[in-house]
Amino acid sequence: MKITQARIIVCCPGRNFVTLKIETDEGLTGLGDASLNGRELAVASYLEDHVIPCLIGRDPHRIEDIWQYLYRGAYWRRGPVTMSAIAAVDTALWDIKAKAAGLPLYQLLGGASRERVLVYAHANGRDIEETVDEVHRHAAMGYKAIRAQSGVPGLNKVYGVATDGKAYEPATQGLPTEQDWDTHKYLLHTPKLFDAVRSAIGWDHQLLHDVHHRLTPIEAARLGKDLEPFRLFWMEDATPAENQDAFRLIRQHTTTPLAVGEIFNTIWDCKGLIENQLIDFIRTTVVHAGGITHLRRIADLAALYPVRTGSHGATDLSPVCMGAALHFDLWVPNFGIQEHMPHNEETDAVFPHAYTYRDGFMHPGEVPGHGVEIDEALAAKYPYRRAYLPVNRLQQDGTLWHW
Ligand code: CS2
Ligand code: MG
Repeated sequence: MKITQARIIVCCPGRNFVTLKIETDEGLTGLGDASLNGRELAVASYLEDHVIPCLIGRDPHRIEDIWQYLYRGAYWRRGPVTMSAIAAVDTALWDIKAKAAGLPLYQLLGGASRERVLVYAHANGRDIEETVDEVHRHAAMGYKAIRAQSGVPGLNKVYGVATDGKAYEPATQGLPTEQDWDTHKYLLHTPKLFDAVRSAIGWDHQLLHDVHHRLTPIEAARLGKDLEPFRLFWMEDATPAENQDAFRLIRQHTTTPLAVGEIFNTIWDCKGLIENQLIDFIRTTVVHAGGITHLRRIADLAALYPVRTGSHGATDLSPVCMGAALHFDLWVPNFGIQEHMPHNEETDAVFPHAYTYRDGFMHPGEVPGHGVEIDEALAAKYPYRRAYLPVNRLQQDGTLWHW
């Protein structure tokens, strides 16, 4: 079999997605997600201008060789743009190989290690009361695990909170919006949030929280200790993780489980965190960490330690990534949990898929491949619209802070 063509499809059914479609001389096609929130066209260009010319004529079955060719052969290694591009090729090739075998992708990875995939939902509100209502609403939808994020008194726009009644979407069209931040107000507020949520929902649901990179290690240690009475499933992105050693300090002070990694793009970003058991969950994803091929390597390293997977699954990762992730999740022995933010109706129509949600769990389906396709005619009706993630400034003096 030979790759005859590879095309980039950029669409915006409510938000931007970048999809790679690889075609072969035997009529099989494969899809890969190449979406990188706020930098979509960089990945599209990397694929279009630098990767695709090297793919034409190659045997799509040689997934590993192509992965190594694109990683080692680029000379300039790692980074979110490069690794999202490699991920898209890798995912599309696994899709083709599974279709050629007539098998759902998880069967090629080693078969199912579980019957279904535990997922967690996003509950958010402008204040504690609204957030508690949203936690109840998601519990009523069957979710066993729910992330809670709320507005912080005294702060105008805060991460993770939907505005004007729509589903939460951090990217906004036009230039980056500016949000404000005050760690002291956040640290005072968040334990109150989880006291209220736990009191309202009881102990039968797992609760999660995303700090979103905003604390120093000692502040994260403080928050972890303050949240211990509420038994969180995880506290995510407690502090920026370029300095993997920073988690050592958090670990010394709290038993609240730690998750990190949605912005990691290779095993090198998390090797120290995993080997030193500084985290409990690794959040790396199919689309941003080099595809199925590299994500398996990260999961295998984590499996040597008590570190489980907890892949990122926000709506800025396309249904193609969600589908591939669920096949990975069904197979991976050290599975933890999968993030599930349902896409909007337009997106689901553009990306018909076999995966399903039921009563707090998901399943990738049994169709050959990863089970996600793209309706190109419909996608063409939603042209790209430049959008950015926000930037964040300290409320006290305008210092540019972590978003
Ligand atoms: C968040 C994301 O889902 C999460 O855990 O960190 O909403 C993240 O902010 C976006 O995916 C960024 O594009
Ligand atoms: Mg996150």
